[in-house]
Amino acid sequence: MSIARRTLVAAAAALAFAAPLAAQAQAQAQDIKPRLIRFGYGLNENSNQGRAAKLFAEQVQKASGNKMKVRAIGAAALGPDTQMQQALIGGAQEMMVGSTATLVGITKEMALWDTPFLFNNAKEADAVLDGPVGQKVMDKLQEKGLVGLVYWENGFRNLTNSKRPIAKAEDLDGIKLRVMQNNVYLESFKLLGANAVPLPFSELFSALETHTVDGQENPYNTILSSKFYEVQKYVSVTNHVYSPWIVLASKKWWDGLSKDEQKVLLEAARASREFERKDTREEGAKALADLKAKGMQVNEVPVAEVAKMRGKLAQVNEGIAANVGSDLWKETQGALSTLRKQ
Ligand code: TK8
Repeated sequence: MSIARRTLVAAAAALAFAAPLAAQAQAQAQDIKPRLIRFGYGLNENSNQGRAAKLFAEQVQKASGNKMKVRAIGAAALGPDTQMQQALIGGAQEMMVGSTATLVGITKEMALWDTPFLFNNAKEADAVLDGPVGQKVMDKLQEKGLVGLVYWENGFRNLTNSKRPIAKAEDLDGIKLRVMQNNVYLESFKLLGANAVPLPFSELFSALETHTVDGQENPYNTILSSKFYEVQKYVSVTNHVYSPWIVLASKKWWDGLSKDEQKVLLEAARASREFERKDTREEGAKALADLKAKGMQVNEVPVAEVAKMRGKLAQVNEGIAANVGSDLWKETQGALSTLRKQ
């Protein structure tokens, strides 16, 4: 090769290296492109979950002076809860909100929140979730590649189905009931006599519509926002469990943020929690009347029958205590009895 030709080859090689470097330097210099955060969730935009996700996005954008931009993506467009959790762990998605119940396969301590009839009211739920027990359970996520920011309210769950009013456990006999992908729910509803089938939420409406399943259980808000009244006739009031949602970040991604960025996200998450709980409770208070107006038939399960259901589920509690560890179980019971004495 001639000298001239060799020089040319070397120059071309240098250019090939230099071009991407130059592009990188330019991007850094500009640095005006906001950091994009994909925040996935399962319900519709027009739901308590959607409204709170929107508020979170607005808060982040404002507090970061437009340097961070949250794209809230609903209706499970990024996949159901379990799929998004994996995307967060792998670093392919930044944030999400979903049920704690679908996280149990990753962090077994989350099963604490599946305990039937754990909380008597929302005040107890707030105190325990936002207190040391809630934080302890949340912190367990880190070793699995997730960062828990705050709990939102999904709410007390009630039964709906297309067959008959459920006034006692025996009425569940033979009812094909969709449950979340979670063993406590599966076992609990089997114990109560239902034919329990785990399904992702994103498949639920069509499973109800096509009668693949007869019923499901969710808070009034969700029954309303997901239009389950179009495919379900009966609502039976059991309040069998309080279900939290949890706002999550990918740990892989979170660890690469500056302290300031983390602070913006945490503060926005806390603001979204206050907004979401208030909004959910306001909507929940009217939702039953709205469901009636949509043509659903509502029945209260008598207190004595609820107590019988509770009795049948006692063995579930033992399993949960063993799974989450007896220290955590006892600490939770202790926190609740302190609250109940106040
Ligand atoms: C939404 C779900 C939903 C939950 C369920 O993605 O699956 O029934 O109650 O809120 O997490």
